[in-house]
Amino acid sequence: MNIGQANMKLYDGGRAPNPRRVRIFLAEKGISVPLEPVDLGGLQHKSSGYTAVNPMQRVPALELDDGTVLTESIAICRYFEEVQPEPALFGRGALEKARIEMWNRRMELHFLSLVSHVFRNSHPAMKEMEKPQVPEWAEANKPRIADFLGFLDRELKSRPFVAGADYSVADITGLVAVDLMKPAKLSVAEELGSVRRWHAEISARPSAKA
Ligand SMILES: N[C@@H](CCC(=O)N[C@@H](CS)C(=O)NCC(=O)O)C(=O)O
Repeated sequence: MNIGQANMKLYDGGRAPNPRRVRIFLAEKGISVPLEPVDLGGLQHKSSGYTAVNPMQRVPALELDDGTVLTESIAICRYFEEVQPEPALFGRGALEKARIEMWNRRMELHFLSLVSHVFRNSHPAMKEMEKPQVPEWAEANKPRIADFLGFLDRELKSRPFVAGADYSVADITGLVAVDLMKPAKLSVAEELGSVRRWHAEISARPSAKA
């Protein structure tokens, strides 16, 4: 799909969860954007070149034809939603849009961020990026993640997707959070059948490979 931005590029971070959110979103929309890889392991995002793109030294970042740079995964996704509204991943109408916003925030603030704290504060590969690593903070987040997943499991008993009958950006945030659990050495408990069913379904979508 051509969205009228010939030189647009997306600064990407490989397996990192936030750039992946944007890649999955684009795959669902059928939009292709040239990727500019940023080597997080090699701390390329701290280089002066990338700092000039995003002074916050984080990925993803989207650069438009006129040099405008957008950061924050959800802001980037919202840009694409406006440029190409279908399929609607932020919902339609006042109530659905608000519900998806509510769920996306819940998935970010009470799930993805917490898994990220565990990963960043416990994994040896994150030593250079998370300074100082605080193992106690990793431990403190584990029961909170388990509580949230229990809550999510009860919610998902009555509907196929996180925010309702349709797949949305809240599912994308949830997918990358569950997938980040593996390197964080966490797992979804066996008895959380609804979370497991939901995760299996959204993982089977072609976009999940993005
Ligand atoms: N709130 C930002 C978070 C961006 C972010 O933290 N990205 C991670 C990769 S998933 C990163 O660039 N980390 C580099 C670092 O921590 O030094 C978003 O939603 O895009």
